[in-house]
Amino acid sequence: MTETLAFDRQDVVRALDLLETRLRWLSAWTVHNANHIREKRDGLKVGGHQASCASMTAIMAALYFHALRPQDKVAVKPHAGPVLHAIHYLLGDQSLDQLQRFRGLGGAQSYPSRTKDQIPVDFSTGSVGLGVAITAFSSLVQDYLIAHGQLREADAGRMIALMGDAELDEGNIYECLIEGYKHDLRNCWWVVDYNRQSLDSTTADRMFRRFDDIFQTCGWRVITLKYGKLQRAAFQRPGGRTLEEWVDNCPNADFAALTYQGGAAWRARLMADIGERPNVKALLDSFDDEALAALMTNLGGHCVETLIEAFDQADDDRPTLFIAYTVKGYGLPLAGHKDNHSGMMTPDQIAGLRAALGIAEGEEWAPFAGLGANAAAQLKAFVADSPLARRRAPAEAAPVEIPPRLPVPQGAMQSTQAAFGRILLDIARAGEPFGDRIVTTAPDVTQTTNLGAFVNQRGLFRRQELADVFQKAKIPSAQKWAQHEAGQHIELGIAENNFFLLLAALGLAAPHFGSRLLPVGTVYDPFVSRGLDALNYGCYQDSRFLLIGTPSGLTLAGEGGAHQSVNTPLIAMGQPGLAYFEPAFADELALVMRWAFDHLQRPDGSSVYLRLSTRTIAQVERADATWEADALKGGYWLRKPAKGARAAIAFSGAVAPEALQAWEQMADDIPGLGLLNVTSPDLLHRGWSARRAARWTGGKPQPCHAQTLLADLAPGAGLVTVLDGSPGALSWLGGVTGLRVSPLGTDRFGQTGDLPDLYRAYRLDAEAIIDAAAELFLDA
Ligand SMILES: Cc1ncc(C[n+]2csc(CCOP(=O)(O)OP(=O)(O)O)c2C)c(N)n1
Ligand SMILES: [Mg+2]
Repeated sequence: MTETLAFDRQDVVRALDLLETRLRWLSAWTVHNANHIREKRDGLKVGGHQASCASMTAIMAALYFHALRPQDKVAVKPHAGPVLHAIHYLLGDQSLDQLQRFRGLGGAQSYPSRTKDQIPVDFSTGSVGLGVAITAFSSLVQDYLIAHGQLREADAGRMIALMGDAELDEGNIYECLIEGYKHDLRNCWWVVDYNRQSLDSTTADRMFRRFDDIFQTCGWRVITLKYGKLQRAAFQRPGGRTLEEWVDNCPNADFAALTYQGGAAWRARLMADIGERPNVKALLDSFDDEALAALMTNLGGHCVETLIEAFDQADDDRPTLFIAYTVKGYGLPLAGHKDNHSGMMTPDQIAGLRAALGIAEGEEWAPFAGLGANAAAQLKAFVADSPLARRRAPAEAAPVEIPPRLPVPQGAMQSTQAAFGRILLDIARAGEPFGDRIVTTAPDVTQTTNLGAFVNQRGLFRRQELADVFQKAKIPSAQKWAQHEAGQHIELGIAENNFFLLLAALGLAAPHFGSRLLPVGTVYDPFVSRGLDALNYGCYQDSRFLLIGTPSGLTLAGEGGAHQSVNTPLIAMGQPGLAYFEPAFADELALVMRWAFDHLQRPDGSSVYLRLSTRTIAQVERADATWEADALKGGYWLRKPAKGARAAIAFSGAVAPEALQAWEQMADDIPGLGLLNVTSPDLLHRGWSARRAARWTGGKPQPCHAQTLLADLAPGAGLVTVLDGSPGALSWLGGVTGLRVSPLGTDRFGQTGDLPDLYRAYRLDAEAIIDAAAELFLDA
């Protein structure tokens, strides 16, 4: 990068040192302002993490103003959010107003947010670990786009995570390392702010050096930045080797406590431990207390020269872990204290820091306060000349045109899971451009979720070609497993967290790389829970994908309770950014999938989740297509109720045969009995809530779809709701128009059995529906 600047190396180091102090000051002041200056109405602590920020300011100065290239993308450790805002404030694209409203409504967010912050945020962060691992998957997505001719190799960026050392305790990090190795990960940097403090206290010494082994085993280069330049110079002097050894063996907690206590404590301890050894006293005496404290905390992660050397050194595409030793709260009175995670400087302490940095009272927000006019002008020029200032958002991704209809699989008896596979196969064979944008993935369940046919057509993605050994040897197999650059399926190991992180990364291809992908991921429905935080994480940053949970519910009869999902309908209804459908029939599925491919591209769209089943059921005859519009709004009448009808059955998904059978048996006795097929409990519920809120949110209250559907039923009519999942997903329907509800569904763990036995035991069969209806009438 230095070629593009008119600054020589020493100028760069000086400028980065100055920027480090700016970032340390502005981040601390932003948190201080929110907590001590801005008016408070609720008496609650606003919060913020001055110590976590100060730990990273040199790393971020060196990265953002030196090493980062315009095409690189960064996930910033959540608690360093204020530093990222300060960087953009110096660049001129963050407003003072936003900083002053940090953690307030409409202000800069506590933790970097792609959707809520007004500065460019590449990855949202907050749930530690996930922001780190997603960078590896984004790098894989980048490789996928390059291989498919949608991005130039020359435009490949590094996907960088700036992480806290406690994030190394998250299991998802290691799951991701394994997957990364399998996929030949490249262009990925993780920079660890190795302050050896987590939230509660100092971290275990025993992991020292273990991380190197783990990462190296997985193909990463590990660069450790332990000592700063001052330390390295001191270690060269007489007595220095002894001092270095002492530093290397100092337990984390002791190092942190001495840092907090300062120069005199350092001296006393060093003298007690190694003062008798040759030349040590003279070495220590050559520093006054302040200088000794500065020396002892001059760790690699606080030395911009060390940092830029390390970053410059990693100039190829190997995945690289930088372990940058730091002090939590560096340069602040909180430095090293084990309780400093949420610690905050007092007004006196911040005034002391301000004075020490030469910033006049009232000038706290001035970006370059406390510098002479010349220095300020030079620093401004340096910032303006950084590659970051030349960064442009990628062009908006062109929409992918979806055919007006997807082919409906034929057959009188079908399951939604098999129909899903068939629809994808037809798309793969049709050869329309939209099929080229589909990329599928599964955590080792490709075949058992019916993705296999698509994969047979389109192949597995891999940068280095890998032949299918079985096919070559002419061993019969239904599944082709050849891997090559043009493949459109990314096969993952059995770690659902990785699966959801890959989906999240694929679903961000449009905003990240200016190229729209249509990601389709399949997972056994019960194991949605296994990756739930990663799913939430993807939705939180508005990633767009189609998630297929299949098989689901008791319909997976023989597999038993561990494989029968119960609560996924409620999970899905409660998940923002995810629209949930549970189609019953193949034609509904084709309709909803087409809608999904469109919906996930819309600015006001979302990801979509389809809960499917392997249960083969009789398909229904359609007289016309009038049901379709209602099905896409969340439900339609399979048997329309008569006006003033006193009862109806509402069902979702695979229990359609039981609902139909019950309807047929009761229709003679209950005149005008309705049968409602709820294709999306989620959409119906959202519509209902929105209708209720409309008067207060500026909209015009219009009847919601659930209200319209239920309008013909008599006041106080009975409604039996039934689905193969938590009954709460449908029971709320009664509240829409004041109906009396008898909710059926599963609210206990399942077990093995055949389906008739299980549906009887769990009260999902026609008899249970009839009994539930009778009970409503008895109760009337
Ligand atoms: C999944 C998750 N669990 C818990 C937390 C609460 N939490 C926030 S930061 C943190 C540890 C911070 O330590 P580290 O990553 O080392 O960052 P530092 O502040 O020391 O730089 C914890 C437990 C969280 N944000 N996410
Ligand atoms: Mg830490």
